[in-house]
Amino acid sequence: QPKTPSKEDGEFRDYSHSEIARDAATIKNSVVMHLAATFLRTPSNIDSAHAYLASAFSVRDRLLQRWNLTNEYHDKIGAKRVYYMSLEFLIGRTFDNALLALQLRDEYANVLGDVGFRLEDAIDEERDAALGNGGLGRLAACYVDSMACSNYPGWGYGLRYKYGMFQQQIINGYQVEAPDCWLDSPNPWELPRPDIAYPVKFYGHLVRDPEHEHRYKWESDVVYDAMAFDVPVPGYGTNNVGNIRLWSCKTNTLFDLNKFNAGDYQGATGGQVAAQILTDVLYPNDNTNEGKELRLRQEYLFCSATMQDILARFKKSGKPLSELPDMAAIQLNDTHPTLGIPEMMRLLLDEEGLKWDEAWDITTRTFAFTNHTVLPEAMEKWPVPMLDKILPRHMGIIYDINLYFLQSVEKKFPGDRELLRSISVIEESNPQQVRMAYLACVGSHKVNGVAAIHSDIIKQTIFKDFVRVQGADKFINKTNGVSPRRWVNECNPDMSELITEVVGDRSWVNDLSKIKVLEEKVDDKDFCKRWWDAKQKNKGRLAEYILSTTGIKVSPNALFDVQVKRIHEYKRQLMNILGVVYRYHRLKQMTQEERDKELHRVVIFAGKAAAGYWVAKQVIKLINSVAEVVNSDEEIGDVLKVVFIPDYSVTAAEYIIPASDISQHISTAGTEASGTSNMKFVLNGGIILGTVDGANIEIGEEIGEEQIFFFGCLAHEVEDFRHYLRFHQPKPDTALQTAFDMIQRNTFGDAHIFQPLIDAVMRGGDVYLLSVDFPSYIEAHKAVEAAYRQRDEWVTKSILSVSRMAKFSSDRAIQEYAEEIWNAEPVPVRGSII
Ligand code: H2P
Repeated sequence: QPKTPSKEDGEFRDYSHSEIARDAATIKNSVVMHLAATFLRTPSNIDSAHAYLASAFSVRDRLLQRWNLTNEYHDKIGAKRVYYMSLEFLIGRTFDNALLALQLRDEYANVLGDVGFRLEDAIDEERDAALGNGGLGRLAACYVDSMACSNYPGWGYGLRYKYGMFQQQIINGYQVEAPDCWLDSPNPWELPRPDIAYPVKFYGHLVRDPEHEHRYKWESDVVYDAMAFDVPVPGYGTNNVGNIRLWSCKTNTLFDLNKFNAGDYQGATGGQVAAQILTDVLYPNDNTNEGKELRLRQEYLFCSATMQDILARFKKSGKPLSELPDMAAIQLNDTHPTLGIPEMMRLLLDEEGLKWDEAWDITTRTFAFTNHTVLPEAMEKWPVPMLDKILPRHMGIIYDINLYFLQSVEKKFPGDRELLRSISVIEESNPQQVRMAYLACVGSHKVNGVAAIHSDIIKQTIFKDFVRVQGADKFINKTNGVSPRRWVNECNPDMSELITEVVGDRSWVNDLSKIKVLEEKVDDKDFCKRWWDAKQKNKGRLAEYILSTTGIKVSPNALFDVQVKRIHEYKRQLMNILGVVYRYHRLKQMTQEERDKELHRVVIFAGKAAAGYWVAKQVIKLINSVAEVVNSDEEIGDVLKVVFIPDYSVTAAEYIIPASDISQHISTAGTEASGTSNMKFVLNGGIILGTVDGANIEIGEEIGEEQIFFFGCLAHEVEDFRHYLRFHQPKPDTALQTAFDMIQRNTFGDAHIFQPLIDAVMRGGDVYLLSVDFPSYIEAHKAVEAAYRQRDEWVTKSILSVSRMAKFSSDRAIQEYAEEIWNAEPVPVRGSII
């Protein structure tokens, strides 16, 4: 039950929507005020960039009003706080989202209209906040959105990277990375908080406190100040506004005036450069585990500042530290923030003077950990010598954590040395490594995977021994979800109107279970037509976007077949493009008459490859090379078009996802932990072509298997196939062989460039089982085509699917986390202390 304010907490005044001025005159005044006072412009001297900035600052004023109230209220009520720690927040744009949340979109559109601008153009001026790689970072953004909308007192914590996750250019078919200078123009959606800063130490040495076994003084000259930037998170239809606190290094104090005066200008700024670089860029996630020292320091800066901030806030409550777990829950988004555990221990032991057992009890009751991947190469490990050098105190704490943990294991399973070796936080390699997933697991009270199959797999693989030792209850599943605000209401206005009409109001945006009623509309011919038309309109919008970003003209009347996600071998964009090559071959074999009968198709790709991931970059080159040949083949014309949309982003996704007829989620079974774009596509009326993997499985269960096109081998078969392929040459079926032959005949340019991709299948053991799944993949495409030709049935599938997708709202996911992991309650802001 949400707590309501009581007299004992102070006096409350009512806080309602009306406190935010909504009338045109006030809004216009505030926009004009910002034009003049923030940007030195007058209404007669503006461009759309300033139209955006001034209105964004004006919206931000309104948000901040609620931000203050929310935090004041939660402090006063003594609400339990939830902290979502993530090195990635893939926020995208905020302006439109905020307008919708505050229900001020029309008002701002009118005001902008008065000064001669279209709201859409102003919205288009905003740069994406691309502080993430892919699904993991976007999930974090959806989760803070849901926490705000569902009134949980939740904050995100992250880093404020100076450069976003790179700008992808396509030059000569290749990906070329350029810096994404997203902070070049003013960012209305962050508030610098120079008053909120914490010192973070590196290197140095330890001095033992002779009187206390576990207390040390850590002395070091290398100290950086992490400074807070607050990013308000608008809650839709609620007074609550959430927050993401991002850290950046403060560098002014690191300027060495003595060196400068002595003429050593480089030396004078050396300290600043060393500090700044920590928050310059996010590390690319190509699911490899590279022991980069800079990344380790970046992670620690983040964890230390966050732990100090959480403790400082808690201590303001005046409660004893033993009550921290009742007042704070910390969720680790993957292992990247795991150093928060030893850092919390350090603060409790060395700074607060607690005894080990008490500190450990507080820590483990506060932390919980989410795993997002099973790829063994993606498991974070840090070499012991590196950790020891950079964070000597933490290395000692980790040793102790491990020692006590192993002692408890030994007690339960006496003499089982193999178990101790395999479960140890320290891997006995040369050099020794700290296994961060194990540390996160030992230091948390709950560990979860992100889809049912994934949560099962981790119990059988990486955490198998932990299940034995710590019990199965600790390991749970929390299937991912996506925000219906951004991923339906904002990105798909026409479909949203239809849903609103059927539901009766817009309440479904915060309660997705309401869309169930759509199901009643499948027999309503007129409604089905409008549903189809809405999709066609979205396809038209995407066609324009494609034209403007690639110069390629596509017809909205074709089937739009989309695969957009990070480029990675396990996600198998290669299989998709090989399928396209085979299709092209078939079309070339046909007579014109036969070709005319074919279903027209636009195959759309987008996604970034990590800069150092060569194979993934070759796949991009192959896609572009195939596109060039196919798109300029006059015989083929509109029957087949292939498009690679450059610089995939949250904003690009908002154009692409509502426009898909089918989308591909075709990872090798057992490799994609969950996937979240699969949910977004179906929620926007698209149909999935996918493997029996990740959340595809649960989507199939919810919407019914007639609504989804599954193919490929099953997760439990993968190991046997891989084993077989380690010792035997793959036997490609005719279709795959045809695709290889076409490439090898230089159809798409110099075949040598692409030979390594073919070799990975034919000589490299075909780890991702392309040769195994290709035949059923091609069959699945045929089934899709047949289904798409039956337009009525297709629309029925689309409507039914959407109506059954309530489970995949991030609101559901957050509620489950809150109830089963965080023990946190919604606290709607109802009043404020006078
Ligand atoms: C990862 C997983 C996805 C998962 C997502 C969020 C790391 O994202 O691979 O399967 O849905 O986390 O839990 P991605 O591949 O999109 O970068």
